[in-house]
Amino acid sequence: MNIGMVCFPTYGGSGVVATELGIALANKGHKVHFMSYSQPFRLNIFNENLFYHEFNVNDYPLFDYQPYESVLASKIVDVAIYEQLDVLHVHYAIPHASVAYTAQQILLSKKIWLPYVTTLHGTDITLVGRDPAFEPVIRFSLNNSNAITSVSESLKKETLKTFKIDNKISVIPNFINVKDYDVKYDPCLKRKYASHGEKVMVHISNFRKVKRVQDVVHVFNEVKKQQACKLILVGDGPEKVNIEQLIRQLNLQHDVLMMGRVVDPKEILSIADLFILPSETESFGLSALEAMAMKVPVISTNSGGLPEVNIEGKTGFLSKVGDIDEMSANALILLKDKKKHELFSQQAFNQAKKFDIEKILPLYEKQYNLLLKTEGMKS
Ligand code: GMT
Repeated sequence: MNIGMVCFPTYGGSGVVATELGIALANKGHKVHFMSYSQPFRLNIFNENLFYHEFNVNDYPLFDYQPYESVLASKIVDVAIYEQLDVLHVHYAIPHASVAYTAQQILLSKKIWLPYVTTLHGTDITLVGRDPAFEPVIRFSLNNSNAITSVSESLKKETLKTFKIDNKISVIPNFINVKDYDVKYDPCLKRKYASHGEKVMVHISNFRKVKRVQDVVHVFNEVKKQQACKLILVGDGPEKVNIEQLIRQLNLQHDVLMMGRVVDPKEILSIADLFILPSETESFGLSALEAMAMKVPVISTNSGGLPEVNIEGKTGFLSKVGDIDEMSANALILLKDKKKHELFSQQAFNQAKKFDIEKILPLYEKQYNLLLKTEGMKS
């Protein structure tokens, strides 16, 4: 099948999912055409079935805002015609669902039918999508998507509640490729970051407000009072300066490492004892799943789709948003009890295996096959 794939190339879960899905599809023999304004950050491998079509949104002094949507729609039309796309898969509803609709209409005028599936990732619905200014466009473009998938049951419910759309939403959870997570533990690497045998806590995100990275720092501050520990913060984003300030205020600068962005977090996760994700909302929590695939238990909030990934008392612990005391106490339970930690690590890995790409890829292929049966030309 010839599949067009549209995603944001920036540091974020939706781009990772699109890229890993594209790679897996290409490995199965499908031809996958990525369209983006820069190369998605994990799309850095050579594969004869993977294609990358870059487009430039040029600056023009008349515009305060550059017309991203128009350029992308034109790119989709071009790639669909010249690469003979069978289906289009757009990740993140805003603005990709309405761009896909526009491209589809243009192609229809040329008697070409290109069905598209929109995958909802989270903040496109829960944060950005709630802004009433977007409502008519999102509702229309979701109702006109030939298929919609959501990365969790929770996000599906939230979408139906917020937008009251008539279209069906199929849940296809996020995934990892378990085979890739067989990274050997390297004691030298651990010593580099925790030279006196301290425990290591890791957080990975794009440091947006919704991630509540300040809570990570507060939890770490509490944990450190009872357990020698280091914290590694991976990522970057708008809250970085405030987080740095808090770390200095609490005099934690010698125990917290701000590592910046890392393309592939497996090595860092291989030395982690705990992963912490205290998000305000989280439709799925792909970073938590990646940690679990590396046998790292998770301390998280119970918001959004996190309970579908992190299982209370089994793969980690879940607390109410902002409950620093409980998250700290739970972290200490796991860091202080070696046997319990080993059990949770194994259970985390077993849970991660349920989200292996081998189980999830056929669900997307089924969606694409259903799209092939749509008959827009006749409608
Ligand atoms: O985590 C982010 O803020 C990035 C965002 C994105 O759109 O790239 O992530 C969302 O999609 C991920 C992949 O499906 C999910 O694992 C994240 O839970 C979701 N983020 C939120 O809901 C806050």
